[in-house]
Amino acid sequence: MGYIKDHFKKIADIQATEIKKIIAEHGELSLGEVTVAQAYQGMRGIPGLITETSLLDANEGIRFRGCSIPELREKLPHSEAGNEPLPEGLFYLMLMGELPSHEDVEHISATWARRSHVPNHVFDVIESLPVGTHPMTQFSVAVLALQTESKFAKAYNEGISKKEYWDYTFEDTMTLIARLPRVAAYIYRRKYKNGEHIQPDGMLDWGANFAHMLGYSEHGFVELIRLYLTIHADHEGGNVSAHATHLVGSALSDPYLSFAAGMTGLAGPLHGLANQEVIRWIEELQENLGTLEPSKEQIADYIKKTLTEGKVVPGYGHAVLRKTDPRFTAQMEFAKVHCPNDPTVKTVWNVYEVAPDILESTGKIKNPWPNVDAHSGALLKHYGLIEEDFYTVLFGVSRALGVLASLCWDRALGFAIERPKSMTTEWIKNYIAKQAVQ
Ligand code: CMX
Repeated sequence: MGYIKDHFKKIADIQATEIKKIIAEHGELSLGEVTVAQAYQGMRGIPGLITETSLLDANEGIRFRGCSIPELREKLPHSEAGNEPLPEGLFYLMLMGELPSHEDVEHISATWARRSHVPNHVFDVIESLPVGTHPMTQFSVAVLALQTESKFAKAYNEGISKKEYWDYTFEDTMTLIARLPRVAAYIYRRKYKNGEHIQPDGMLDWGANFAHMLGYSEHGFVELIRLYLTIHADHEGGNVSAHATHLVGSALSDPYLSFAAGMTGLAGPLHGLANQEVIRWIEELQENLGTLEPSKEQIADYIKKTLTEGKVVPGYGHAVLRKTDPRFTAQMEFAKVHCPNDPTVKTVWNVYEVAPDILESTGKIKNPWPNVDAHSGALLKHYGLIEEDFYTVLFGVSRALGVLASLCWDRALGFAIERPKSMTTEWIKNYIAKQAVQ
């Protein structure tokens, strides 16, 4: 793996020493209180995790090692013919905490291309599932099937020192990321293209090769995939896919097992599956009204109908964000350049004009603004990738970059097995009673 791994180890050792000092000197410092409501309502806002790769601000959105999405688009290396960042560069940034050079990005691209061979038994496992199986189920199963390749599991089984955990985690991370596009594209071509598979092209960058294996070579689509794989990669540590990967990894389950846990979480409709739900919701809206470009009034009525039926408006709301998601804005900017007249894209923009006021008026939805999932489907559809139940797999391939970079840090910093305290409602009632007496 060469200089990138050595460089990571050097940076991680410095950080580990700093953390030891922080814990020794400030270990007793309180980071905040936990309320009864937080314990019952999804632990929202409880500061209890360390994730080095990115940090989310409720109003500003995500920053990857200090870089906002517009900064990523400006500063990360891109391909010769393109303007969008290469996701390999974001991986480097999240791992090292510093911007990569073109050579760093090329080195990672070449490493992933070299390691991308997927063993046959993984395809056999996919083939053993009914072809109609949801692509996220096929993807999660395939990640588990890849686990036979885990260097971490093998080394642990043979007996290694704690000091070596990071090394095997790093190796597994690089191999797993290298193989995911091939696995995802295989699932896509199996389910939607009569099993007519496309062999990888080792000369292409990670994103372009993925687009190629999916069967889309148009320049705009390749650029979209690079952008998509970059902006979906990480959203600090508390979201379901990141937290699940981190939690399972804390038991020293290897990166394959940990990432599979993250993917089964991403497959939930309140998390990553929302990208599928958004496009279904828009298509239903278009179908019900018999027009590809419903008016804002018609959209407003449809949103109200959705709410009256007790359903969520997919693509809107967020557990942390309180403004328009900059990942939505980045996609909107992309669409303004590449496909401003696409009817579904225009409908996404019209929903954006009317939905926030209506959601706000309910008085209970804390964030009436769009999240990343509100826009992505319309862009994919524009380029012909219309099979919406595959969309979350694309999200998953991207999410690997963030959660696996984080896992490398978890092991390099020697983080402990995660084990927060839970209570029963009986315990809460007794606690409340005791407080009342005091
Ligand atoms: N449509 C309708 N109701 C919504 C809503 C939406 N888009 N967003 C929140 N609400 C409702 C919640 O369901 C909750 O209702 P109850 O009190 O009846 O349970 C109430 O408003 C308060 O919720 P909140 O505190 O504003 O939001 P949460 O932190 O609980 O949930 C999220 C956040 C994302 C799950 C929620 O906004 C949602 O369901 N959005 C739609 C699904 C979606 O787009 N998910 C993708 C998120 C991004 C990602 O992870 O990929």
